[in-house]
Amino acid sequence: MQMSSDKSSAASLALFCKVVDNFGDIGICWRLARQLRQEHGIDVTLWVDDLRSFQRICPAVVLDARLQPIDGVAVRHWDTQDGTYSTGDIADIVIEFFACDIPPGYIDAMAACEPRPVWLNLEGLSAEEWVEGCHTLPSPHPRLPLTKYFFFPGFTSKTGGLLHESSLEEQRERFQSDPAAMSAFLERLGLMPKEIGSLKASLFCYPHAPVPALFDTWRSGGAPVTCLVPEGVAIDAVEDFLGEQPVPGVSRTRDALTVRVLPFLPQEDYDKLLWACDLNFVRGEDSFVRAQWAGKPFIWHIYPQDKNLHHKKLRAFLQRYQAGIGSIDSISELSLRWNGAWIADEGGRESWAGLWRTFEKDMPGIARGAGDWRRDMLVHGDLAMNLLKFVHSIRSDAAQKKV
Ligand code: TRH
Repeated sequence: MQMSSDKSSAASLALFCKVVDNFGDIGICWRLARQLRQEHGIDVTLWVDDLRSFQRICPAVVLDARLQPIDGVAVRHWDTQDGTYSTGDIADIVIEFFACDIPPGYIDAMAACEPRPVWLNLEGLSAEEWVEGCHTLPSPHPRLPLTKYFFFPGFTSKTGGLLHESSLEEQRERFQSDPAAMSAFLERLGLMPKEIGSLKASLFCYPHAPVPALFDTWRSGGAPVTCLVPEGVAIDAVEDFLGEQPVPGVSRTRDALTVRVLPFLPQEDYDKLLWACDLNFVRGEDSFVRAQWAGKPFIWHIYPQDKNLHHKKLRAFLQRYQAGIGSIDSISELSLRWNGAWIADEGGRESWAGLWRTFEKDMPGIARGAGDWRRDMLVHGDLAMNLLKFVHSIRSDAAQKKV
């Protein structure tokens, strides 16, 4: 979208990211920051409190730099809540990711700006229906003349949509239609020709996933399976299978299953891994969305919440997804079981082996449906674009009120 250069178009943006745990918080913020810079020409500052986690997904990050340019984004180490700021320090758009507390001095300076910056709280992704009612709701500051707006990613046109770079489809298609490029990529990760020719599954999950049950099923299944596990994932189950420490490069075959440990990949390479595999186990939020763009069957391990609140969230997604890909129910069954959300009275197949056999048979149909789902999702526009459109509307309203 080309923004007009009137008073309602914004040139600078500050994105505040607190890493709660793992890699999803910075994974999402980094993607958004880069896209806003590269596709929309916005002057982006990414404030992040944990450079070490950031470095795992983006090796260019220097750990002891307070300010560093990476891919055109100014990356600032957010190491204090103290400090005073002047209005000149404040961006036109201020985004806090997941309601992280931005420095009080920064907020005071925001209130002194004229016009005031547009302030958004970028929320977590959920397929639940309530999201549509909360998306873009304003929340006035209790003390200062500022309003913060909730911005929700989501799966419908009444939400902010999903992160998706404009060149992603082309890159994925180019890669997936070039078997030599895919093989070269997998060889670079250490795979042997036999592994490249087998059914390849990437595995990214939380430690409580029933990985041993899955491994047992694959071991005794008919067709060879190669499971690719980035370092640090499902450590106990992988170590049990390997009989040694799961460090990158280690692999072992038992019966029909080979498990191979990969290094933790830079974010772009992780996308390629999802594109190159026949099946992806993903988790959290960002890898979950990337698996949807990969167009391959995937199983989601949802981030756990107290009182199993995440099971409701999981079912809300599965209901939409299953309908979107053409009502293939083995994906829901396997997903529920993978997440410990399976209720026996719901019927279905009893054993992991039976469930896997059905799922394996359904995989080509799921992959076809995944293409339909991807097209349906892209109709809503991507999150970065939707966010800028919303900002533009807020700034236009404010400018009109001034006239
Ligand atoms: O790592 P996650 O579990 O992250 C999050 C956080 O826990 C967060 O607090 C919570 O809000 C959220 O889940 C729901 O899973 P996620 O979201 O999939 O993020 C992983 C990121 O790491 C993603 O950007 C992909 C990237 N990644 C790589 O770059 N290389 C790899 O090898 C792997 C396995 C992942």
